[in-house]
Amino acid sequence: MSKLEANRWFTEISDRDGSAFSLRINKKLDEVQSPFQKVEMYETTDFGNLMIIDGCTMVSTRENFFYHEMMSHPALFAHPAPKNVVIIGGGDCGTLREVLKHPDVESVTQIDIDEVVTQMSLKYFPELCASNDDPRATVMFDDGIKYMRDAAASSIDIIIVDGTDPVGPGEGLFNHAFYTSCLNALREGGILIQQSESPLMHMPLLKDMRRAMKDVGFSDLQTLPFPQPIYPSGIWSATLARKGSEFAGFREQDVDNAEFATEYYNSGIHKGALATPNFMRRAFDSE
Ligand code: SPD
Repeated sequence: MSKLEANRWFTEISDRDGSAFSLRINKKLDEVQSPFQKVEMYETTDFGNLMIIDGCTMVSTRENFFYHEMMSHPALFAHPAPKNVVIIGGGDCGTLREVLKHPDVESVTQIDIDEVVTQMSLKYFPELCASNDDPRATVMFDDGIKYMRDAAASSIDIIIVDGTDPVGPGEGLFNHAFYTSCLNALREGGILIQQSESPLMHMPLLKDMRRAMKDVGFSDLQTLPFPQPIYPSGIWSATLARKGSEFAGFREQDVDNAEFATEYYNSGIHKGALATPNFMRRAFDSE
């Protein structure tokens, strides 16, 4: 490939996985080094706009729906009546938009450490920020770990951890101390859901996460796999964990009767995601 040709591609080299993924680009739109991370924006030829953080793909216009819908609807429909939701991270506001589709949710507080991510999203993914002015939404820029540590006990129904990979600012979102804060802040029956990387490539990390969640007292863990074309290996996951509760399963009828549109999520997808693939089940059996 000539140098000129090579410049037309953005490539995420995933050293830890021995793999790389490329998208063809028309041009670079922006680059900002925030106090926390480097945020880049590209216009691609086929995937719309693309956000990169510290060299890793985060969001593209074309396929972010897989991630944002699976980070929100399974947890919200697995809770009998979620009213108060907190999102840690989520600065592009895609998860926030999905949560606010649920009419019975009364408040959603989003805490991302990096305002630059939201500024970029407002500019290059305005559709993801379409609900930021919803009166139920509070968008804050602060340390999510500290926010959870200081949160009032038994005050939240759902905590969604929509962070980056467990390096840099995202690192402290994957340990016992953080999960203890989450457990304390959740009401009985509350649900924690966290992006849990690729079940194919990052199983040791996923097992550590699940172990830590169980250690602090979460139960009924479910790791839901879903396609994510631009992330390493193309398969990603969200892990859901409950604080106590008799309620199991999800409100299937409410999913079927929901009066809002989704691109990927429906009751069949939810059921399918609960059918843990054998390679994952074997890994979890030895926990
Ligand atoms: N390897 C990328 C993992 C990023 C997960 N978070 C993406 C944020 C989208 N809201």
